[in-house]
Amino acid sequence: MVSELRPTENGEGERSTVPGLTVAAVARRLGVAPATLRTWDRRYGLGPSEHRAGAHRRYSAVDLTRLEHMRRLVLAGLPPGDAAREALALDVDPSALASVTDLAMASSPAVASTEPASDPAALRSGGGQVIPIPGGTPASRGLARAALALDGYACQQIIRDTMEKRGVIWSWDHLLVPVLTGVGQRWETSGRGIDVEHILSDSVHAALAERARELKEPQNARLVLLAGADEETHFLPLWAVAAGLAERRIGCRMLGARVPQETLLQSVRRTGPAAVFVWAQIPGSAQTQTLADLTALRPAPTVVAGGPGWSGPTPPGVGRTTDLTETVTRLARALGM
Ligand code: B12
Repeated sequence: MVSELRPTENGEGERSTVPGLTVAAVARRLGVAPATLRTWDRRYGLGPSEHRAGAHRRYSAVDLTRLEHMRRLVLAGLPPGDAAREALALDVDPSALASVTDLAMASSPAVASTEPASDPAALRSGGGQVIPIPGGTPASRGLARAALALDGYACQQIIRDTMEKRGVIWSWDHLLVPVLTGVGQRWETSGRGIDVEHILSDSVHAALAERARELKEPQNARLVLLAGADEETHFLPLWAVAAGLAERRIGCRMLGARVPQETLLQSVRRTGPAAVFVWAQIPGSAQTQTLADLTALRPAPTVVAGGPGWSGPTPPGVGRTTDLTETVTRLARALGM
């Protein structure tokens, strides 16, 4: 028999002659409590399929695939019973999966689960170790959970589904901003979770950019430019604006993060947009002089500044917005739309 690596409680591997993954190893990979796995086994028959006389039962790679599917569906809001039925019906090709040895050796835990309950609904509860989301919705708690589990695929699914059902603006205000803020707070208070923050940011970016790019026939005759301030590396709100505009059939040019003042001025001179939106997240990343210089160009575009990074009085003629709705509305108005 080929020897396999069996992850121990502390996440390190130890040699074992028993193939398959232990309950503890699978629980760590999925970011759920071992008790939750046992419940899924008992209630829905989603248990380990490897039987060995005299040994504890082990999960195979196929079992793990079904369980990952189950977890994603529950995070996306499906009742556990329905999710289990779909997971059991999943057509899994064992030859296409990594061996359990590879799985056991893969640098392990997605998240140290602290879910106390054996109830699968604990997956959506946001309980235990967590991202604080005051007044969170099931979707925002699901997104936070998926981010904690470092599951970018599930994050994107939740964001896409919510945008599909509720639109960009609602999804940004009630799903994305609360979770982004919670992740930021967690980092600020504990110094932990840069990995979670990166997975979440990447998923938010991907889903918003996808939405913005779905617009194939923009209705605006003149341009809108979106840019990050000189030293600003945060750019997710720019993509929220792009996706929000796309929903109103308005196309835009995305210059992205950290656009040097002189470059922005040149771009505006070259393209003559009807409106320019400049985002600044971090205090000190932006110079209000840039905004004044933009309004001095002829023909003058509508200049809108947003984000907590702008300090001091806003130069005359510059619009200051404090949320996504207001920003999209002002930019649309500049186009007469
Ligand atoms: C994702 C993220 C990152 C990602 C950026 C990914 C990307 N591509 O954009 C990464 C990991 C790269 C990152 C890096 C850093 N980050 Co950061 N980051 C965040 C996080 C979690 C979300 C940012 C975001 O998109 N927020 C969404 C916005 C909209 O939220 P908000 O601005 O708070 O929203 C308010 C308003 O702006 C308004 N609003 C909401 N939506 C909209 C939309 C529009 C259009 C408008 C106009 C207004 C508006 O309503 C809200 C309530 O008032 C925030 C947490 C947070 N609270 O935002 C930290 C945060 C912004 N980051 C922070 C810091 C400190 C950093 C770093 C400096 C950390 C470091 N030491 O390396 C670096 C920056 C490095 C650099 N050189 O610039 C701090 C900033 C603190 C401060 N003084 O302002 C925050 C607040 C985290 C925290 N709680 O401490 N970050």
